[in-house]
Amino acid sequence: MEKKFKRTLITTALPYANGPVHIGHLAGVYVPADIYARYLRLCGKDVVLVGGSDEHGVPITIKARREGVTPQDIVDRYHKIIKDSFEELGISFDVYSRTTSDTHSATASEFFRRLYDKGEFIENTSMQLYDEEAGQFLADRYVVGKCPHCGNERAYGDQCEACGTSLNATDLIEPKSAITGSVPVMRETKHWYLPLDKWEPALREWILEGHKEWKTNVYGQCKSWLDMGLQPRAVSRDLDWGIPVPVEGAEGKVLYVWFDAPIGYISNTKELLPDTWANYWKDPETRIINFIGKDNIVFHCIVFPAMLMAYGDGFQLPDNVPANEFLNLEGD
Ligand code: B3M
Ligand code: ZN
Repeated sequence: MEKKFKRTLITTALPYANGPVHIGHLAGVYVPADIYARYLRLCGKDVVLVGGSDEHGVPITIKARREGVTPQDIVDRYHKIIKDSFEELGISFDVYSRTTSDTHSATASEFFRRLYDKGEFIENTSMQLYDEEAGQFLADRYVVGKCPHCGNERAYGDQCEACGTSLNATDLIEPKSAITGSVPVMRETKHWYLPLDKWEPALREWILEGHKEWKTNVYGQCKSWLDMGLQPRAVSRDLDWGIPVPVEGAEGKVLYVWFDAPIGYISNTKELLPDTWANYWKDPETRIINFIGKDNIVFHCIVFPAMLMAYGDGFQLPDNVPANEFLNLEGD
């Protein structure tokens, strides 16, 4: 029997503030979420539609460097452009905020700190690529090289876009710095990892047993991730743009963008409802729905739920994660 809920929290993927939103984003995420929110409101239901810009991460810093401006200039520019587009289009957000807000840094910092204090992280020192010319570590998209799986010469340090494999920067063959083009060296650095393997049994139970009704693309991707076996995942980066890791001895390190971005859903709900936000996150009678694009499935169905379970304190997992595939336009 279908479960009855008292209220609904609808979240929409937070677009990166490094370019305008395009029609694929609108068709796949924001228009469906808006239709659903409007429908529930018309039925007289208690619903909030939450959105905001994702303003951290490496691509924003690369764009800033290319244009000779600061990352803050980039996100200020694109947050406004994106927010205006949503307004002009009539997407009926109850809140559209940004991950550079004070509420968000406080919320994300506290979230990390609680996991740290509970002993939910593994600290690990590893060898990472370092650009001696630029004087910095090369995280994710700061490295380009050959994909070890399909041979694509222009794979990034976090993902090969030709074959879709998720990569570590050190997996790339003949890596080059995306900043200076020089060949990086290996240098030691410390990071915090979330042991996803610890949450694997709970995730299997929740998704594979509990949510067989999810869209086949979402369910299938989760099953294949779970069947491959989950690994600890680094949740910090050596970077000067982001939320500082709130731990002594972590100078020059920030939260990984995919750690702080989904917490943005919580911060944005807090900004909208400072006194009652927890009703939308911690009450089992709230139905949480995350509208996202297909590339974000693993973060919403595996990583963020593991973070929420590690945090505890009554946080609820989403009831559904409708993820869209490509929009087909003129056969492309
Ligand atoms: N900004 C990725 C994207 O725009 C990322 C989504 C965050 S949702 C918490 O595709
Ligand atoms: Zn590849």
